[in-house]
Amino acid sequence: MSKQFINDKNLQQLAVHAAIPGYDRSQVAPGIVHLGLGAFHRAHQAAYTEAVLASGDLRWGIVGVSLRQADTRNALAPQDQLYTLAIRSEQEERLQLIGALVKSLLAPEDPAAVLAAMADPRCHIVSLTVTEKGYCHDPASRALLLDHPDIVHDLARPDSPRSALGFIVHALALRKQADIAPFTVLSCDNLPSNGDTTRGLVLAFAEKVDISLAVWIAEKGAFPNAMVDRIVPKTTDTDREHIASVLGAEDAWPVMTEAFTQWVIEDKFAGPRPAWERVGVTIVSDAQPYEHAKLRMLNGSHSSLAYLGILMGYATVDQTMQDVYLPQFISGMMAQEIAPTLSRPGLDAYRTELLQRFRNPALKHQLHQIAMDGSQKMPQRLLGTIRARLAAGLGIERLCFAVAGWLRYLAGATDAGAAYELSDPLAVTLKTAATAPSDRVQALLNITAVFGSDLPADRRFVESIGRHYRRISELGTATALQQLSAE
Ligand code: CS2
Repeated sequence: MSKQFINDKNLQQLAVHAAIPGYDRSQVAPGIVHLGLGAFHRAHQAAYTEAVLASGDLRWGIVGVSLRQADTRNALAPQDQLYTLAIRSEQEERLQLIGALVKSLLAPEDPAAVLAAMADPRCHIVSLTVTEKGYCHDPASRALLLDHPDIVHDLARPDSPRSALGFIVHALALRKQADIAPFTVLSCDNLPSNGDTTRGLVLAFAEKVDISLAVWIAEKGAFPNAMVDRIVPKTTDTDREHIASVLGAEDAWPVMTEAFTQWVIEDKFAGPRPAWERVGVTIVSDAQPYEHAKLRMLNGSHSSLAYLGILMGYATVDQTMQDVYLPQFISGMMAQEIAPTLSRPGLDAYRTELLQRFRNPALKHQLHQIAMDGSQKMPQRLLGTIRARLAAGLGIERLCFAVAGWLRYLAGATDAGAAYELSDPLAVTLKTAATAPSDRVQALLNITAVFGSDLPADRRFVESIGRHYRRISELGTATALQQLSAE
């Protein structure tokens, strides 16, 4: 029996089960090119842009680009680029069919098509969610890795880049040549000062291509900082079956998310932009207070729950929130150690809301999903907070407990001895240090791409990490947590 997939033709029939696009999809122009067509983009930026299209401004269709894998493109192409967004809370599930994607491209298959979409004068924004490691930079210093294989390749091959940076710079060169204004580059990744960081990397790359191009980008380009927030667990086959049973038609790649969503963007655009502020986006002159608060409070807690939770044998975030010690540990870390380093107002309410979001049992957010790529995440999620507190002479116990949890996690087995694989661009280096015959903590802290050279030289930091690491290793995470809570 052939499967019936969701598509433009059966859209009206689906309206009884889900909200559907109420605008004429055939009239939508490709105003945005998005690099990194993962679930997060489709639950976040595409959902806001869908609301702009629904308001009648059809300039902002999205050309989605997968930089590596064919799976998303293969899933979406046969269903007219439509997909279901399932918004889940404990009480209910709401479905919305998103029509904002006008095309999906697979970069390795046709890099010229990607460059052409980016050089198209109708494109005013190139946004990106390529994850931390997609920026090909040193996480601790944020410098471009000129010896990264993708960067080496992309400097040599302007017509067929592989990396986000390569596409951005070579597409900007095409626009400059054709006398078309640059697009705005809008990073939507969880990097500190993501716009400024991207700008620094784009300029470093462009300087290697052509100094006058770098000058043009520096003068005319725009790289707003942005804070993005929505929890988006990986879609499972059970989710697919469930959505098909509700819709009565298959969706090869629906996206699951929570009701909460937030996007704060700096008002620094090189050209026109969607009126996102009319659909819930906060446009500000300085996004950094929001960004730092989000990275340190939400993502810092997420990573801590992931590593400690995995060691304790939990699978999902909501399970860790049922533990005897973890919720109190996380709440205390946010209130007493993280919040005092931040300048955003309303941090108490923010913390309460975060704890509530982590408890959402409908999301089943896998700890291993969050645990990935720790080397790229630690600097902005926990180590920056530690630096700020050390500089102010303040205590760092819970933060160091969480970092020690990561170091112990890197050995590759839970407290009960269940083995798992590490997924991290520095996996080999990390695993070698984490399983060294002796002086493991020392070997791990010597990894400067993560810890820089300042933290390993700080006695308070080294002592605290060593103490918590020993306790976690010798007593197990639960007992070590219990002892910490009694101190
Ligand atoms: C998570 C984030 O996977 C991770 O590392 O911490 O994806 C997190 O869910 C989002 O940043 C929430 O906005």
